[in-house]
Amino acid sequence: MKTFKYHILSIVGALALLTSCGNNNGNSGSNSALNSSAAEKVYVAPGEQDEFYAFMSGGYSGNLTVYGLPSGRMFKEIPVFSQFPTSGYGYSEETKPMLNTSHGFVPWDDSHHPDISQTNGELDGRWIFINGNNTPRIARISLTTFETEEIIEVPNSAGNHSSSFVTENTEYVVAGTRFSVPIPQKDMPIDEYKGNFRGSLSFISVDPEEGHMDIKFQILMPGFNYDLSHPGRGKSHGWFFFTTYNTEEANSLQEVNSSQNDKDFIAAVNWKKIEEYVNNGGGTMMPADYAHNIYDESTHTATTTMKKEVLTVDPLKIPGAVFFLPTPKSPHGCDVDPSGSYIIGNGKLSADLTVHSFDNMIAAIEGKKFDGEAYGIPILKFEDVLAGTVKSGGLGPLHTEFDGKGNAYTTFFISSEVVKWKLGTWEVIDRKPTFYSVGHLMIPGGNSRKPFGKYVVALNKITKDRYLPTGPEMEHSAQIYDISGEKMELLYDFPTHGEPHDAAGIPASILAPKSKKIYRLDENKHPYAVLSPDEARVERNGKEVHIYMSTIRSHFTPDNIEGVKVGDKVYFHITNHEQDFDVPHGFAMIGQNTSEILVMPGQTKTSLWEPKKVGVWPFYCTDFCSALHQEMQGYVRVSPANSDIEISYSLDGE
Ligand code: K7E
Ligand code: CUA
Repeated sequence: MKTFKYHILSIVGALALLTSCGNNNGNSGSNSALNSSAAEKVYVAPGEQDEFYAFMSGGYSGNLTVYGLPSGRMFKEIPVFSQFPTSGYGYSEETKPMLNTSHGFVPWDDSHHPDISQTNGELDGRWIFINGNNTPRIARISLTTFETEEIIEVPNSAGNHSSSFVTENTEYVVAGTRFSVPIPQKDMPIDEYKGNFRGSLSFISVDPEEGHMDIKFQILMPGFNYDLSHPGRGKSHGWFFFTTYNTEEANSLQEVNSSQNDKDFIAAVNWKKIEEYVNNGGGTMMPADYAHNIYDESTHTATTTMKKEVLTVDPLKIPGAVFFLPTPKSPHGCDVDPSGSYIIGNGKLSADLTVHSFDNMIAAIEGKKFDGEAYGIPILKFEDVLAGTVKSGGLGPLHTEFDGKGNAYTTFFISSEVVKWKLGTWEVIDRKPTFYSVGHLMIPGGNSRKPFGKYVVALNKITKDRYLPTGPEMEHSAQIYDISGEKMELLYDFPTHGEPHDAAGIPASILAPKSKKIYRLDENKHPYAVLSPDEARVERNGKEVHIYMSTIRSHFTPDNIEGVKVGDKVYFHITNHEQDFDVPHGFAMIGQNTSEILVMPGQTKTSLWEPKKVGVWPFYCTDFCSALHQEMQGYVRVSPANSDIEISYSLDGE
């Protein structure tokens, strides 16, 4: 009876909510009005595998989560900007340097926009990049190991939001500032913002072999908010487009004061031209302070380099490098279609979408038809660059993706829907409600020349009644639609962790064959590795104790250690001797002020323990690795600080 009542209540609740959203749009809006074939379309039978990988940003989790499509099954959470006790990332001695910044150790961030590396405008599946929004950083994650390999801090930036999108051959990963700030930073009155703060757009070069990042140049722009960006491609390769808002340069109550202008701008940046200028010695080196952290796969260790200068560029010194395209109503998303012909500005306070034409833009620039300037940067005439307007009928457009078949799909936050429309004719073809308040959406390869237009995933901000309640907070919710036909078909909902602002998808056939299965022990160059169990040992060096330990199913070598004293720093350097796919061992020590670590086959990781109490303290393996996993344990005897007990240990029961 109780269950029955509960269902009635939740249905009534759902209906009430739908009505109040006013987003039925002719659809029944019923949760259960799905085609029976929908289940078959998302059903991936036990033992079968998904067709696509979907990488969803974690938002305020600071990480990246990996899902399968169409099943919506979560495969992994990849730690990026946040410490992650599940693997020991940011806790192990080897990975702590990944989170170093000019502000010190910053073990958290807010990640928004993952983007997969490209070659010739198509996904190549080598790396995925993502931005840290709060303490400006860009990370590069390997798509063979699914581990974060590199993080570079972005100086002269704040709220690193119009990031981290790649150019057609991954020449650059681009990062734009949301908040303009004094550059260089200094102590000054906030109400002197206007005309004094600047916005930086950073072009970070990516080494074509190793993927290593380096800030090639920063363009110092007027003090607007640079919200989102996307690269040109095809004919517009060499350009990058950024939406701006707050061209009013208001410094308080922005909710009102930065919505005064009817139009803000899309900034069109000819980065090829600036690159040439910089390669010829242009630009000004400016003192800066930022961290560059690289993880080396052969030593299994990250190192931090503090950088001391950055090359800045004044756009006024390079005629033809930057133009402003007037775009209505505080645009948010800035998306470029697969052909590179159209730049779509989603005016978030508008019902209509503004589509600019790249060809029109070039013609207007060549004809020098300007409509004034802002801080010396030429403004093109709205009518001259406009390709068309999509009269969507929705409200609050945020982001647009493309299916590669001539259609675009735009999310509407306020009216909670995805609207499908046609490039070139600008007519609306279909609309489907989302549950609820959708932000980004994702079609695998949607930001490339070659999208895989089979599914679109809507990433919803508000979950409400879609799942069983879990207290005041619900996980966010993704919805997958089949877009293979003329009309979109909602197939399935699944919860997502953190706030997945944006996502990037790729066919499994590109990634799965390259996925790494083990680290080879004979390639392990970690300075504290034990490559054979005979090398296992314990050494005291003043107040430091280094334990060179190996693991194999199901024991630690050494397993019992004596001679450790209160006040010591005890480093467990653990090498996992397994050479089998999917056999990690874990390590945890009682009272340790950190997390466990999980060591992959062939890898070495270090866990620090600072014993505070005399006693005999156990450690154990945290990953159920064999039938005798519970036997995988050992003890450390801790004596008083002034004791004279020498270090001793037992190797394989000796
Ligand atoms: Cu629209 Cu940060 Cu891309 Cu969220 S952002 S939705
Ligand atoms: Cu090793 Cu459990």
